[in-house]
Amino acid sequence: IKHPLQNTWTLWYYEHDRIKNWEENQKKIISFDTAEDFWSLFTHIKLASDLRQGCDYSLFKKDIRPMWEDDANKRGGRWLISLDKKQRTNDLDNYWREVLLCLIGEAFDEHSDEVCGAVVNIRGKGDKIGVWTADCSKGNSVIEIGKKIKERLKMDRNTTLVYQAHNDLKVKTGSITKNIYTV
Ligand code: M7G
Repeated sequence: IKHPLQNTWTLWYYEHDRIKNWEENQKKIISFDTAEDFWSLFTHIKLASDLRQGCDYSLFKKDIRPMWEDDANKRGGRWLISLDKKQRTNDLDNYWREVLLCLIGEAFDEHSDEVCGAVVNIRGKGDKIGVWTADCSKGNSVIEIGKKIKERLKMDRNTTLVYQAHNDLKVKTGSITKNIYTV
């Protein structure tokens, strides 16, 4: 018998195609609900660092689409891990794997319900990992989730993680987005 997970999770893949809109480029790959099925999927697909620039992987709880517009995300935001170019070789795959293990293992204890999913963006200007939570106004849960990510990713005290509201990204005009929490 396989080891059941608390939640069913869906992996999504985004590949940029400029004749389609952003939403149409998000493809649902597969859902799983056991630890064994997670590992067989994870070992089968490309590492994040082997994806082409402009691609994303997203892992979200079943029935939550990896987009701001989803009801589960519309009041939410993300903890953002911004990587510099060198970190693609050293940190990206390890961080992403650890974030996935935090999600499927419900590592955030009583705050795990606030977690919607996570996204990795492969970008020439620097890769990003975002952990998406449901409600920006739940400061305590958001902060505890942020602290746990920092701990599990073994980030040192000098590294700052920032939390941004999806609504602030949506209306963003320049390159500055407000950080509403930091850990
Ligand atoms: P990104 O791919 O998150 O990061 O956003 P990047 O700027 O490093 O490439 C790029 C663009 O994709 C945004 O400016 C939006 O046009 C679009 N986009 C990203 N997200 C996460 C969403 C979303 O949730 N919904 C919609 N409608 N567009 C999005």
